[in-house]
Amino acid sequence: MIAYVGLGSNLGEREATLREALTRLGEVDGIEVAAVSSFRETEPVGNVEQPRFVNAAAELETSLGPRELLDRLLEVERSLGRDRSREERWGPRTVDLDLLLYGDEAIDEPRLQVPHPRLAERAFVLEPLLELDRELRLPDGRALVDLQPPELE
Ligand code: GSY
Repeated sequence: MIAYVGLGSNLGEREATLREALTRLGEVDGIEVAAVSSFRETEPVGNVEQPRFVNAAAELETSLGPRELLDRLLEVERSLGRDRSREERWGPRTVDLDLLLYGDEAIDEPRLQVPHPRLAERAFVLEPLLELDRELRLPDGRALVDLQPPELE
């Protein structure tokens, strides 16, 4: 299965942390990092009183199911020092690994929503995804290239 993950960091050595996250993801049984977008520095969205982010996206080839993949993403976050229980919802973070797309599956569960619910609103997610594949579509058939995040209007 092809899955897409969004990566973000706005604390510490942001790029090095994202590169290490990708290395650790690639070491997980059942995950191959097939492609990585460029890294881009972005203005914080939501709570603007925080440092600038570095964002990217990665295409994964995986034999894991979506929930298992989510667990592995959270483990890599924790291994890099992220403690979700101690941070504000829209606050700074050392590393954020969001499962954005999992094949053409739509999942709406308390712990996992795929496509990521805010994917269409965020240029820092859409732009790296489109860099990886301009043909990407949401499970409902909408082309990502046709989504216009409010930040870009
Ligand atoms: O949703 C991920 C964390 N986050 C980000 C982010 O990754 N990039 C930018 N530019 N702004 C953000 N605001 C939040 S919260």
